[in-house]
Amino acid sequence: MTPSWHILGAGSLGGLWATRLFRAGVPPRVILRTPQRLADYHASGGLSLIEHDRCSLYPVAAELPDARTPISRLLVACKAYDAEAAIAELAPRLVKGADILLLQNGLGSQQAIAERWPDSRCVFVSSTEGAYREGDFRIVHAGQGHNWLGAPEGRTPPSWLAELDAAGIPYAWTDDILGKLWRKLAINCAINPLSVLHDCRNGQLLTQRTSLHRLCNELGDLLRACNQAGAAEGLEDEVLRVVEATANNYSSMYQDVRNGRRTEVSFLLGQACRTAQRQGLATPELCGLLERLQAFLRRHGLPAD
Ligand code: NAD
Ligand code: KPL
Repeated sequence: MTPSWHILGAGSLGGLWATRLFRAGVPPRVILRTPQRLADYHASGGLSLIEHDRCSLYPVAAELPDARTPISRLLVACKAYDAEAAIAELAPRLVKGADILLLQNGLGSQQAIAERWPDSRCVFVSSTEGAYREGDFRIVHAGQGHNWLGAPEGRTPPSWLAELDAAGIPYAWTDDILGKLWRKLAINCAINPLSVLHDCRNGQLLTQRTSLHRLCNELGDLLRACNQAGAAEGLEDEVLRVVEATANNYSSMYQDVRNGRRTEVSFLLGQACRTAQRQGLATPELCGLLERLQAFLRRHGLPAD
């Protein structure tokens, strides 16, 4: 029998989705990168999920990209910069009309994938759930959140959404997934780079109100130029609300930098600046911020893209 879900990438969000589907009786298969990683996975006995300080081990099946089973529904849970190359490795296994769910933050990777595999049906996901890896194949569910799912070209909600209900995965289907992704991108652009450059928790950005104000003005102009006026509405107020609500947290970009990991800057602030340039829109605050961030990343030995 063809398994209903394949999950590409057994990291934080991939593990969170895989374990919840597994325990709801919708057993997925996770796809790991190399034979060594598959051997390590088997040695660990499966995926461990830590929730409310309790750890449970789930023996989710795993395989390599070149396994033979056809893939009809693929959840891509890699970072934005890995997603396209990761799908390319297993693309011959995708059945015509396969659903590809894209969990990536920011914008750009989803469009590249949708263009490259036009016979598949891409569903874009904007997630505010929080998870991190405590060790190999050990995932901590750190923050409750929500998943917006939608197809950019429009589509009726797929019947498999019922499996997310069964698995307790919080979601809603939206006809405006691009608006949701643009809004989140804009919030991330205002908060994350400043938190890296000022080496601070989100709450400390309340001392950078002038920068936040100028960035939100430019981001609002950009969203309107991209026909995303709805995503521009009340942006600065929401950024300030998020800063306050997450005052004690370090942004995801801050954590990537601190852990010496590549950031997704190219799909966030980089994407904003490239889009503004294509639209002929001057965004000196955003471009200046990108330059300072990229110089910072290079100084710390990290990729600037
Ligand atoms: P992660 O680094 O924890 O996991 C990514 C996994 O993909 C890793 O295990 C990596 O080995 C694997 N991978 C990469 N290339 C692969 C390949 N070719 N084949 C198989 N596996 C491959 O990342 P994450 O935190 O789960 O983030 C995934 C996406 O979700 C990102 O775009 C992130 O911004 C977004 N997101 C994450 C969170 C969160 O709380 N972690 C929340 C919202 C959005
Ligand atoms: O999404 C975020 C992140 O850290 O990536 C928040 C906390 C909302 C800040 O942009």
